[in-house]
Amino acid sequence: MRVAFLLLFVVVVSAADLEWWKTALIYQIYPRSFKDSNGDGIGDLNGITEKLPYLKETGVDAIWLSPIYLSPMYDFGYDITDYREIAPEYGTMDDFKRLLSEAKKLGIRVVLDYVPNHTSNESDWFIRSANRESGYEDYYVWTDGVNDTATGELKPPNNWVSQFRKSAWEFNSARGQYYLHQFVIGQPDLNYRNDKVQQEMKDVLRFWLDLGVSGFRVDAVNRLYEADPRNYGGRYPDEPLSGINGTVPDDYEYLNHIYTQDLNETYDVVYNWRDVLDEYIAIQGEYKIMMTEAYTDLNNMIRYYGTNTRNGSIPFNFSFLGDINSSSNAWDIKVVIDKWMTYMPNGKTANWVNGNHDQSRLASRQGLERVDAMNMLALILPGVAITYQGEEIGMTDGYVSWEDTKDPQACNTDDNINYYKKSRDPSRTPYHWDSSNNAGFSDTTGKTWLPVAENYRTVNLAKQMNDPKSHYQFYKDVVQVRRNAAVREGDLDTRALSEFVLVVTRLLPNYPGVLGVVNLSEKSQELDLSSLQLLPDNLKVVASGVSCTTEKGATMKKSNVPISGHCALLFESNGCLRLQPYIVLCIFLYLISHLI
Ligand SMILES: *[C@@H]1O[C@H](CO)[C@@H](O)[C@H](O)[C@H]1NC(C)=O
Ligand SMILES: *[C@@H]1O[C@H](CO)[C@@H](O)[C@H](O)[C@H]1NC(C)=O
Ligand SMILES: *[C@@H]1O[C@H](CO)[C@@H](O)[C@H](O)[C@H]1NC(C)=O
Ligand SMILES: *[C@@H]1O[C@H](CO)[C@@H](O)[C@H](O)[C@H]1NC(C)=O
Ligand SMILES: *[C@@H]1O[C@H](CO)[C@@H](O)[C@H](O)[C@H]1NC(C)=O
Ligand SMILES: *[C@@H]1O[C@H](CO)[C@@H](O)[C@H](O)[C@H]1NC(C)=O
Ligand SMILES: *[C@@H]1O[C@H](CO)[C@@H](O)[C@H](O)[C@H]1NC(C)=O
Ligand SMILES: CC(=O)N[C@H]1CO[C@H](CO)[C@@H](O)[C@@H]1O
Ligand SMILES: CC(=O)N[C@H]1CO[C@H](CO)[C@@H](O)[C@@H]1O
Ligand SMILES: [Ca+2]
Ligand SMILES: [Ca+2]
Repeated sequence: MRVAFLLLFVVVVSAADLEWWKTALIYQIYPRSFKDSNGDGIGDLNGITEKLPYLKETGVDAIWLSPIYLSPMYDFGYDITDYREIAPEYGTMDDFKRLLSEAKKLGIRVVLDYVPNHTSNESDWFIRSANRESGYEDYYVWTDGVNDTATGELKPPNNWVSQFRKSAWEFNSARGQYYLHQFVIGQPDLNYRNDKVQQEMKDVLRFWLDLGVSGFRVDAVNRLYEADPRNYGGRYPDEPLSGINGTVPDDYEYLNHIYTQDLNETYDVVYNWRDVLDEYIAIQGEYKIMMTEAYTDLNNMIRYYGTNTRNGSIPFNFSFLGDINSSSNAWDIKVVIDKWMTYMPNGKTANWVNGNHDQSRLASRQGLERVDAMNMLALILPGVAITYQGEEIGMTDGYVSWEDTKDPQACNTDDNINYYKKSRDPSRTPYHWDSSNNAGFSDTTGKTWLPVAENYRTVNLAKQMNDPKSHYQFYKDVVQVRRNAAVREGDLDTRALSEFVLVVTRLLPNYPGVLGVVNLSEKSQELDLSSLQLLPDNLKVVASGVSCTTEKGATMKKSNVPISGHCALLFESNGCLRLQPYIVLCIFLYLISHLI
């Protein structure tokens, strides 16, 4: 009997380790701006370790760290010199191992950023390749320039433009050829048509998996391949013009990127990486997550999920970023949610992303009054939820002057008036821990790497922790409810009851249902939810946003739900679906879910 119980226990535990990712709440940390432990004005690994208890208390399942590797920081870590070394300004390998083991103790998994499209131009591979060292000649995308017959000058091989403006080709005098960089000059693109490169990059995955990380977020994956010159008479073909009004040849948007994005070869590489990760599921008894970043259209996005014969990844859905704004109404938001759920292949895992280090912060982009609503939606929809650091407290973009600007995407505009339209620095300013000097981010007496946003005295974590009516408390309450079986496994129903009212229900037989209601306008109203037939009659408020007048703990009938302007309310049903045959189990589970 005891053995049987033990066996059952083992089965339950290992099932949890294999399923954890399907409903994971993943918190994105931008290490440079999270917490500085040694007063140099730059966030670091020990700073993250110090704050792990906070993340535990908040209820996150995993942290995803933006790149922590050795890098000259032309693109703040997305230009990697050595995939197996830690940037000294962030700490040492021992610091990383300590972070990992402390996180493990707290039950927080660690996911790393994997940047496969390019290395830094300071990488050993690149230097060897530039020198045509045997074995390394074809590690990067090299080609000859063209002679301008009019001027006699050597020009880049074609019209391709970098994401960060200007030619995507840079001449290397050691080699006498141009190399491709889809991002900054210091980020030469690796050549995925070289099997050795493919092998090297798999070994990088193994290196970190051996240390015990729980998976990877894959950067810029749709840029892995460019058109094969063998199919175009030995040349890289020019890209056609996009025809977008107001763009100039130096702008990325000037071209239609048919030869540098979303090539069909990309997907097999992703499936091959997935196979490497799958090897470790058996070895380490834990599922290893892979999430791919690709700003691309639906059809391409879906292919990342895998095929009938190959396992794939979870493609990041940026539709909350790209397709919803501060004037989107309830209908618009419903359409965006339903679109993803409709096209996602059956049995796959969805994901919801409200922000990252490349975009204006949620509170600035969507408006402060929508922070609770958008956080709640990401947390109660099916699948993986990603929170970018600061979203849980409604941090807004910081002001960064031209003089203080660090982002290459902004510096490359060469425009001290309009640079801010391109700058990603405002969403990278340091985290607001409290109202002390530098928002508690750093005790440096000099400058922090980016200035702290001015509103930190009013918007900070310490203040919100002490305030029962705050974005943070609401977020935390919703995270608690996220653990309910109905949110993990229940059916999804989204309804726009009017232009301004969005209702999301998650219902699972024999368990309390969960209902999120959002009022996007500023006026209050009473709502009749009787049309939601499956929803039990009695509702209890389990999380109440900062604009709500109905408080946590209030109970009401579904026929009469008061909801004030800009309010996001989360309910649990007092009672289960299909009561009769399961009433005992249901009440038991309900009590359990409320007692622990
Ligand atoms: C370009 O001109 C240089 C010298 O003028 C010459 O050596 C080279 O072969 C030319 N390259 C091509 C591709 O015509
Ligand atoms: C790398 O590129 C940067 C420009 O982004 C340049 O300043 C630097 O000298 C290059 N370093 C090497 C080793 O080529
Ligand atoms: C492009 O912009 C110019 C100036 O802003 C405007 O006159 C023209 O109508 C626009 N063309 C199109 C096709 O939108
Ligand atoms: C890429 O793959 C898609 C889907 O399999 C196919 O329809 C398309 O023709 C392929 N494109 C090229 C250029 O081979
Ligand atoms: C896909 O991954 C699962 C584990 O999550 C494994 O059982 C299965 O064999 C894999 N399928 C393929 C085709 O590799
Ligand atoms: C905001 O998003 C809605 C759809 O959600 C769209 O109709 C509208 O044009 C967008 N507004 C702006 C300013 O982008
Ligand atoms: C939403 O809030 C607005 C503004 O306060 C109010 O006019 C409207 O009646 C509310 N809607 C509902 C359904 O409560
Ligand atoms: C969201 C994200 O990770 N964006 C990154 C995409 O890749 C480029 C180049 O590596 C980075 O600059 C972005 O920050
Ligand atoms: C399927 C889907 O929603 N794709 C969206 C992903 O994000 C990009 C950029 O934000 C949107 O343009 C796509 O529509
Ligand atoms: Ca530091
Ligand atoms: Ca590439």
